[in-house]
Amino acid sequence: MKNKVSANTVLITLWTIALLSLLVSSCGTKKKEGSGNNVPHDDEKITYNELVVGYAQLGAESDWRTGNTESILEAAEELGVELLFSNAQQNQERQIKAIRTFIAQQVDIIGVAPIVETGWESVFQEAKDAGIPIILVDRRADVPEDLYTTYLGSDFLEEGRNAGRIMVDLLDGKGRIVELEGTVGSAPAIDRANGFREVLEDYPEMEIIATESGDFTRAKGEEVMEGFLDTYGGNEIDALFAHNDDMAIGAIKAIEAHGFRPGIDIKIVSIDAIREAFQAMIDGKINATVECNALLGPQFFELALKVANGEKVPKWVPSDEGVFFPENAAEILPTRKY
Ligand code: GYE
Repeated sequence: MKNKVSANTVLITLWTIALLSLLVSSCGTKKKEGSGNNVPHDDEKITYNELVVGYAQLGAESDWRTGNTESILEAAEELGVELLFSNAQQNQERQIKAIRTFIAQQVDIIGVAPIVETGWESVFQEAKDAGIPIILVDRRADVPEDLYTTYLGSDFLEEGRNAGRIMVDLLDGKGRIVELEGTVGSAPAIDRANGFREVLEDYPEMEIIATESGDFTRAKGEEVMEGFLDTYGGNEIDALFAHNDDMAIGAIKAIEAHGFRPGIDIKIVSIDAIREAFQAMIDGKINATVECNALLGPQFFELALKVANGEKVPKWVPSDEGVFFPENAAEILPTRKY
């Protein structure tokens, strides 16, 4: 009898130990330990109010960028996230400096919109060494996959293809095109150019006669278009493909100053879908704009919180986007936020 009781006691004790160790192993994961696989117990997850984020914005070169910055600032405010925001004014060195400052400040997460694709390895490595995850927003960087956690942004290649398909329709498969490229070496400029060409490959009579960077700004778009018109003359140019609406709007000025009708004599397809592009479509001066979603703030902080809590996230979170034409521009314009 005595033996039986003590055997039972041992059994109960063993069960209790097993149960306790199971509980400890499932709840004991601490924040910031390990990579995406350790999901902390609910009690230990941080909330938006405790999240500190550094955001290295690249500049304020276009209406798209202004809309994008507003979306990030507003979302941080609404969610109660502590946001350290820096604007590099189109200068990579300044953007790298901002990231180093965020590392020194020991933020939880760093968001970066890399101005160009290359030149990020060492500073991203520094963030990694400090245990601070990098989230790429809007533009990709050309770095090994272990140097960033996720990329939130558009499919620029598909945007270029869409612009190409529309151009083929507008020109009936035959015509001379000038191209205003975005910032040289930037992900959207590289991919939009490639996507556009991919579609044109099947149309031997569609010819890109000139391509030059307008750095995604209106002023440069106007200046470079002036140059195209001086070199080729308006009669030799059937269409313009602009990598963003701001450059197209600058180019419209140059085209009109040369006595040609944008949208009629020179067809225009651009990218972004900013409000002024809708107005230009209503006025018959832009033939189509391919949407590039700028309103990334809410999605960015949702991702940032997940990453800070050690949750697994996809390597690329693409944004939803469409294509717009003059036919329903007046109806859609009031709904556009940027
Ligand atoms: O298309 C352009 C801006 O990176 C997607 O940058 C962004 C681009 C956008 O200046 O207007």
